[in-house]
Amino acid sequence: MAPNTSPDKSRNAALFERARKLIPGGVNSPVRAFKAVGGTPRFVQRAQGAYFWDADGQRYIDYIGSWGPMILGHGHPAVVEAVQKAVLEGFSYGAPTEREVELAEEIVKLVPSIEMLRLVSSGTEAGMSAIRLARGATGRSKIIKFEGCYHGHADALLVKAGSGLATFGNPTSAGVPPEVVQHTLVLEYNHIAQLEEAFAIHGSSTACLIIEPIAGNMNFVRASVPFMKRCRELCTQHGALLVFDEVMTGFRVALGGAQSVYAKSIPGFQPDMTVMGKVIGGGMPLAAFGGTRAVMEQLAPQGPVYQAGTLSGNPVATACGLATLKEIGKPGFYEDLGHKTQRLISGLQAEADKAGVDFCGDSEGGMFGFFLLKELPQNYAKVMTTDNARFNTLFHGLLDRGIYIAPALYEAGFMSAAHTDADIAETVAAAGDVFKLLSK
Ligand code: KE4
Repeated sequence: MAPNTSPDKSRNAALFERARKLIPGGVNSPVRAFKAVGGTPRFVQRAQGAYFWDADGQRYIDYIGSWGPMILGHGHPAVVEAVQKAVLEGFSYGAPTEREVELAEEIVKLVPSIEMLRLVSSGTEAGMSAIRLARGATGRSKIIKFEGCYHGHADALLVKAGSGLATFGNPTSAGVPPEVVQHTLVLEYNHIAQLEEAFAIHGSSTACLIIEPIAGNMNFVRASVPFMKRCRELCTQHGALLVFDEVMTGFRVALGGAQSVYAKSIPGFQPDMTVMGKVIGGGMPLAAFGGTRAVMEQLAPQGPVYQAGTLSGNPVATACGLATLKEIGKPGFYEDLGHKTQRLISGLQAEADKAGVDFCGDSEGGMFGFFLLKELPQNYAKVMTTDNARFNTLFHGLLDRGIYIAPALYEAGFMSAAHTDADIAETVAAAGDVFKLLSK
């Protein structure tokens, strides 16, 4: 289909208008509405490899990849074949299947801290269940999370920092009663002194600390090694569970997830529980949470903590996940992916430097982030010092040139095995043009 270039006849705009009549904001997940950046969302017609084509037939180099799952690129032949085969055997049974066991065996093999796991259908469901399990396993109610980290939209986790140090959080969403978040403590990411004070006051009644080890929901902010070390030590000291939310980083930053990256700097490092999603489903609705046997055996039907799901371990989704894990487990996969991501970031940096635009970026494996700032921010408040208008100019400048990055400055970016050097060169050249606009 030849691209339609007349904006007033844009099919994207027509579809968006139709969608908004029936679906709140015209989207089934808020970030897709382009509210933070303005303009008309691109309605995807189809995707293949590193690209998607929108309803107007425009092609984009895709650096979102469904917010992480499409690490192989869209439509990888081996994954398509596995899914096609699976659907012919049936869509869903509500009964156990061999593939769920195979997927569990694969994940346990790749993530040593996980001795047992449960499959669910979304990262939110996995995170919510992990919190309930931590509370049930410890008999405690309090949980610690960090400002800028997102763990899905379960009520207890939709919390922003309280008024002062180590005070309990306030809801970030209407419809969440204050009593639901009264046990949720929100601390500043990478703030060791605050973490220590919180444990000194609440340690004995804290069920868990949940953290994004590399925070992709504030673009790309790493937990410092000393900070992560203290999280582990304080959880151990006070009998709280360290829960790694690796929904985004799991199988994305390394085959063993972010925990394998931290284990290189902190000998023997392991969380007590891990929440996973995105890549393990390869784009199908599949997520998981797992941990030590002692904790996981508290889950129904074995233990007293209830958790369930009609489509949990769905046979088509597990086929997609298994085929994806098979490909990413091949030798050299993450080395190649990581080099590509690094080449993108260094190319963008060079263009920004040439144009005299403040820019910094970071990446790990196939996940990256960048900021229109002089230095990498270490917490949410610093991330949000980015000038919105400048980011929006960058976003739309790239979009107009066929480059699709996250429509919000607090979101990360994702490279796939399908992106080529030519795609990266095209992206860097487009950014070079846009940086010139920003340097005026
Ligand atoms: P889902 O319920 O969206 O599958 O997963 C929630 C979740 C949990 N933990 C982390 C670290 C996550 O990043 C997510 C979801 N990430 C967002 C992107 N920042 C998904 C995109 C969206 O909300 O539409």
